[in-house]
Amino acid sequence: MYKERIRFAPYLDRVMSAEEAAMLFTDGMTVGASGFTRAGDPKAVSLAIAERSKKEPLRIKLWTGASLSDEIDGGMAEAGAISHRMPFQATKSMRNMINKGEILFNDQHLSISNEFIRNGVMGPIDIALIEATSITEDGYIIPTTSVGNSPMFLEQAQKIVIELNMSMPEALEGFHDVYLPEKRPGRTPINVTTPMDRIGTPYMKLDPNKVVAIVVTNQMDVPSNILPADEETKTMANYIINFLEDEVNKGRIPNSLMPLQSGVGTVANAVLEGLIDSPFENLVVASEVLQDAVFDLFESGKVVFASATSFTLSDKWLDRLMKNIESYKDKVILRPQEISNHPELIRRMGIIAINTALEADIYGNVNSTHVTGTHMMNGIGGSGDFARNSAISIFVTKSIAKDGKISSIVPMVSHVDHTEHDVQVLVTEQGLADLRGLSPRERAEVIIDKCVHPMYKEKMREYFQEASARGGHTPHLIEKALSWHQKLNETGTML
Ligand code: 0RQ
Repeated sequence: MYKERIRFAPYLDRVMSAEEAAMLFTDGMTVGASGFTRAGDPKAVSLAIAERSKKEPLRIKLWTGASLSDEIDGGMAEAGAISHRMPFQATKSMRNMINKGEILFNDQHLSISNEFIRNGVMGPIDIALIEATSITEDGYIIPTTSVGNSPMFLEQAQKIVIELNMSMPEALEGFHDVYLPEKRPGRTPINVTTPMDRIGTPYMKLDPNKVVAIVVTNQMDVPSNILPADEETKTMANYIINFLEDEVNKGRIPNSLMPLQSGVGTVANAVLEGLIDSPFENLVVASEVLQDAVFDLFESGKVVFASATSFTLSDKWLDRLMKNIESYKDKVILRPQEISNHPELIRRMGIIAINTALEADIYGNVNSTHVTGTHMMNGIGGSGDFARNSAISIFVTKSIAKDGKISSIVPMVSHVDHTEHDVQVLVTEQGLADLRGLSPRERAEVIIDKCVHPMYKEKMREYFQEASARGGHTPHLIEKALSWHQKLNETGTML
């Protein structure tokens, strides 16, 4: 069966087991692997590398598109197989090792990795380890459920190991649009003006002489574990719908809105799902990840087209989509993340970006990554690519976390991913703060009024009044600005 999917005969004698392929990796190597938010990750060789590193010194620098599944990122981390990780992860055990300093993590804007790799900023890639649906007559790769950084890894790596995944439907061929910008200087404009535009190839090019192993696998992606919408996320979705309706009524955007981006995770998915009950029609999505909500919106007829760099789906949708993939062929494009997240295209298309904050402060600065300023959660991912360049940049967060022990709105964020300049609208289940055009003092008034939980409102007003009395363009009590976090660390609650 697999021979039919390898349409380039010279590869046939390079087929081997995952264990044999794992022997090609040596201690200290840099590996560029496919995979973006657990979609399209190499499933067999990575685990075989993990097994080897339990028995012998073998630690690699692992670069990917974004997070791999818990089984792979977690399995490799726990086996001690990873010394460095870039640019995004979302696995508990890996996160713990990063926070202990045992894995050195480079948290990077997801659109930028390719530029660094192209320019050799981070050093060479020894092996590209890439999952494939099929191999073309020229030896090129048809990707699986994500594109990510794989085209660049293939271009730059000295050797290539391919995992041919037989569980991926062959009909995935034709979904991808692979295009890489030229090296600078002299780069030409990226000719995408709508999410529907195709400018590249349906395959990822490579030099067949670099291919040293092909491993045949048969395991579908691990489904995501996002939680269903709850009352609070539904409330946030309603605030956003009302806000967007108002933008439509004021003639700023059409009733089909602008292309939509939504971040990873439970909150972002639930908020997008809320659009099912909205008055908007003919929506298009230009995101990096397509979560369940996008396919619910397709089914309800609200969304007519979506482009991204990966599918990241729960049980509910993964199986269903793979069985009916053909029916989405004219509705979905998967691109390299350098393109899905490209600032040039985000600004040109006027994307409405909805991303999630861990915490935000009274002036609108957002922390999406560091718990109490020090401990990495997942990474900035693509949120910065979109927030900085979008037409409307919305951040959502529940106003409290951990049963109210934490206020997600704080006097000063303990780490900044998105500055006040990149955060236009802040939404909690308490309300929506439209920060556009406001000065810092005005922003603080509206954020305290609309977004802070009643448990913390009075305390926050006191902070702001005392700080304002002391003066400044962005008033703060420097000695108290992080006192809420300090209290949390010392007593387990900000209350
Ligand atoms: O803890 O896991 O122990 O229950 O953080 O929070 O509310 O479930 O939200 O799943 O949507 O994740 C920002 C992490 C939110 C995610 C973040 C605790 C809370 C819970 C998760 P538990 P929720 P979500 C494009 C966009 C950055 C990357 C990005 C993220 C856990 O959205 O990683 O946006 N974003 N990429 O209890 C301490 C606080 C907290 C807190 C919540 N203030 N302090 N803990 N929590 N607020 C996609 C890609 O880039 C690939």
